[in-house]
Formats: sequence, C-alpha cells, structure tokens
Amino acid sequence: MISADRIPNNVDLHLNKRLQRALEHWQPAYIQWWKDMGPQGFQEYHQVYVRTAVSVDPSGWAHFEYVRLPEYRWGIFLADPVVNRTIGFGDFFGQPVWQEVPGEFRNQLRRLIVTQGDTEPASVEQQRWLGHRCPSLYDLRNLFQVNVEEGRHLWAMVYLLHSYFGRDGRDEAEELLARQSGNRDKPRILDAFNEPIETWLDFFMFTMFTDRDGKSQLLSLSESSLDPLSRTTRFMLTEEAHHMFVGETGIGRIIERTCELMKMTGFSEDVRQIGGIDLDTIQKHINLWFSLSLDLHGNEISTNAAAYFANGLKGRAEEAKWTDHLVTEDVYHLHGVRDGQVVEMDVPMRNAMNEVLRDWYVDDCQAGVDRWNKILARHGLSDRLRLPDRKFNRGIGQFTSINCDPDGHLLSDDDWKRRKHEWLPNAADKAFLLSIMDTPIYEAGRFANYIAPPARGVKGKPVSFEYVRTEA
Ligand code: BYC
Ligand code: FE
Ligand code: FE
Repeated sequence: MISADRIPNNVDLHLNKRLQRALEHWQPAYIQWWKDMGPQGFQEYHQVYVRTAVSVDPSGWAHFEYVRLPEYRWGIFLADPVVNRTIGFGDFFGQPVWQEVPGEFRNQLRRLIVTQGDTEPASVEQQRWLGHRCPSLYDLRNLFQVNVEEGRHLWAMVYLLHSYFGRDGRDEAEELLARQSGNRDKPRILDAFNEPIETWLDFFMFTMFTDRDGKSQLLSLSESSLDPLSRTTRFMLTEEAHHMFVGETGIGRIIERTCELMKMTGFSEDVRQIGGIDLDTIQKHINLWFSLSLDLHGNEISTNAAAYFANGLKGRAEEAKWTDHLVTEDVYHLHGVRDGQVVEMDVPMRNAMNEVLRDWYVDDCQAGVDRWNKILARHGLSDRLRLPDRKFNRGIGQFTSINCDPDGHLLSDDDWKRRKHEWLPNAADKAFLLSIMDTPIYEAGRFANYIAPPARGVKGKPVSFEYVRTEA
C-alpha cells in the first residue's frame, strides 16, 4: 500500500523532476536533523507502533505498523481539491483561488508558511527527552506519533516553500532545520516554542493548548486563497485532532488518578504524599500553557492580520459560518490597555482578526476544560479547573505591560513578583514532578502511579499491547 517513492506523495512528484530532486536533496538533511534533535535514545533499537499517512482517504491515512523512528515514511499529502473553489473572504472575495503565488503577496505568504513550518520541528525538539520519563509504553507511543506527525507537518510546509518560492524557499527550508528551540543565537520564531518541555504534565498541557493553537491557525490557513496551502493544511488538521486527543485525555487520566488517590486518603492528605499530582499543580500548568498559547495568536490589534485578511491569505476559523466575508464596515469591541489601565475600545474588525481567532480558540479550550470538570464531578468533588483570564501572564499584545491575577484583577509589579508562583509552576513544583517521573515505565500494560490507564488502546489493540518494542 505504501508507495515505493523515496518521498511518498499524492502530488505527482515524479512529474516534476526539478522539485523532486530539490526535495530529495533536502531529505537527508531532514533525517540528520531528526536523529540529532528528535526523540533521544529511541532511534536505533526501538520499534514503534505508529500510524503512517499513505493517502488522504479515510482508510489510507490510518495505516498502522511497527517502524524504527528514522525509517518513518514522511510524505507529502494534500487534501483533495474542491472543484471550482473561489476565494472565501477579503478584497478578492468570489474570484477563483490561486494555484500559484501572486508576486505581490509572495513575501507575506512566505512569512506565514515559514512561521507555521518553524513551530513543527520546534515542538519535536522541545519534547526530545520525554521518552526517558514516560508513564507507560502507550504514552511513549503517543509521544512518538505526535513527533513523527509534526515532522510531516514540516514536510508539508517545505513542499510549499520548494514548489512556489524558488531560491528563497529553498533557503528558508534549510533555515527551518538550522534554528533550534531554546538556542540563544538561533531560536525558534515564536516564543512558546523555545520553552523546554521536561515533564509529562507539560507535554499533555502543550498538546492540549499549544497544539490547539495549531488547530486554530491551520483552520484559518485552510481558508487561504492559495489553494495548495489550503489543501495541505486541511489534511494536517486530521492529524492535529489526534495531538489534542493525546493532551486532553492525558490530563483527563491524571485528574482521574488524582481523584482516586484523594479518595484513598479519605480526602485528608496532600496527594503528593502518595505520588499523585494535586489539582493546584494541574491548575498552575493550565495557567501557564493557556497564557503562552494565547500569545501565539499575536497582537489584539494587528495591521499584519488586517493585510492577511484583506489579501485573502489567512481567513477566520470556519469562515463559511460568518455572513459578512468582506468585513469592511464592522468594528470589534475589545479590551486593551491605555496608561496602565484596562479600557474598552472599538477597532476596525479587520485589524482585530487575531482577536477574533483567539475568541474561537478560547471557546474550544473551554469545552475541553468542561470535559475535565466532569471527571471531578463524577468523583463527587466540588473543586473545578478553569481557564485564567485572558489578561493573565501575557507576553504578547495589549496586556504585556500590565500584571493581572487569574481573575483579571490588576496587580502592581511588586505584588505580581511576590505572588506569581501562587498561579504559575515554581521550581519546587517542577522538582516534584520530575521526582515522580524519574523512573520511566517500559513494561507493557503498566502505568505510572500518577496517571490512570486509558479507556482503550490504539486501533483496537489492548491497553497492555507492547506499543514500543526493543529489538534484541
Ligand atoms: N512570539 O501583528 P502581530 C502549531 C510578532 S502552532 C514572537 O500580532 P501577526 C503547532 C510578529 O511576528 C501554529 N513574536 O503579528 C503547535 C510581528 O513581528 P514583526 C503556528 C510574535 O503576524 C504545537 C510582531 O510581533 N502557526 O502549528 O498578526 C506543535 C507584530 O505582531 C508572536 C502560525 O502561527 C509570538 N507569539 O501574528 C506543533 C500561523 N506573536 O512584524 C505545531 C502563521 C507576534 O514586528 N503565523 N509576534 O517583525 C501567523 O499567522 C502570525 O505570524 C501570528 C502573529 C499569528 C503568529
Ligand atoms: Fe503540527
Ligand atoms: Fe500538532
């Protein structure tokens, strides 16, 4: 079923020899990057039961088998074209979509594609040590599944760069392998992608909240007038859904186990004493990764975003659900900061497109938190988890200059410095998490004490299946 091509694809790569050669030239550099910066210690002697995309139809992209990670078949897959697709928003509304990049939008499009592409390898780099602390083989496999698919997302963007941006695109493709998460001289472009992910609580929060920014950005790029960009991001979204599943169920299973442990102690003791993760620590990590991921949506008021919308490069999530696709008259009512105070302001809607997408994102996150709270309710607990206020802990946009608590109340600089670790993980929290994750669990069917097993295994396999096996 898997094609014999060096680069599996559904874009007839063999018909374009120049492009094929360029990508085959990039491929060894990619594999070298994967070995150097991908999952550490699991490249040579381990076989992982992963899903490989072999085509875009529902049966074709759910192909499961054991592979050694560097031998994963990273391919180029675009969702099927929509016949007679027209531009869905902005100044060119109703015109045919583009199969080539218009010269006047070349720089803007390249920038969007590079920014998107940069996050994919960045996340693999951030997560590369987690295998040594895994809570089970099931989770280890999920980590690697996410990692190989982020690698494929990089391929998706590199394909566009090589196909439509000539020399510049090839240079950018090389740069995507040269920047490194957290590197002082050559960091990744967006901030949240330079934070190391050292604990599995962070990993699950990242896949819940930061991969969900992937979802909102990919949804908005899938509206693009540049049809190949739209088609490639549409297919990426199918893989993205699994990443958020890993995050949401990962945290859900931790909550489940925490509730069990609390019950065992008769609700009298700190669950940390018996190796569980207390709800307070979970809440702090929600606060951290939600606020970092809000930043990823850019400034509330943005002329970049207005230009992307006007030019039809980047739309809103689910653009078809809106009635007005030109958005020349509307204003958006938002909160901003003036002289250190939070004020309400009206902004031309096009300039507020980052905030419009952020609204979509916050709702999508809230639905996930509601599902977590059902677990607490089912165990008869009155505690609830929640999203912090949007103004909390922001590093990009209007609220960067002020300090707020999770309820959105203003704090002085001193109060913030004194109190921020009531709401954000501190060194002791991290040390505790590392201590309970110190010993990885590599025995099939066993789970670390702080997390419940999943409701079911992968692709009909039992939970106790050997999802990662070591070669003799
Ligand atoms: N960090 O006008 P603004 C994913 C810069 S995640 C650092 O608001 P814009 C994934 C900005 O570049 C999805 N810098 O900018 C998840 C600009 O710089 P200049 C990734 C930032 O362009 C998990 C300046 O501030 N995809 O796929 O409207 C695992 C002015 O800002 C940040 C995309 O991001 C930041 N957070 O908005 C794996 C889609 N925010 O011009 C994968 C493509 C802003 O002053 N990117 N700046 O030099 C975009 O659409 C936009 O670039 C952004 C920024 C929404 C990110
Ligand atoms: Fe991705
Ligand atoms: Fe993802």
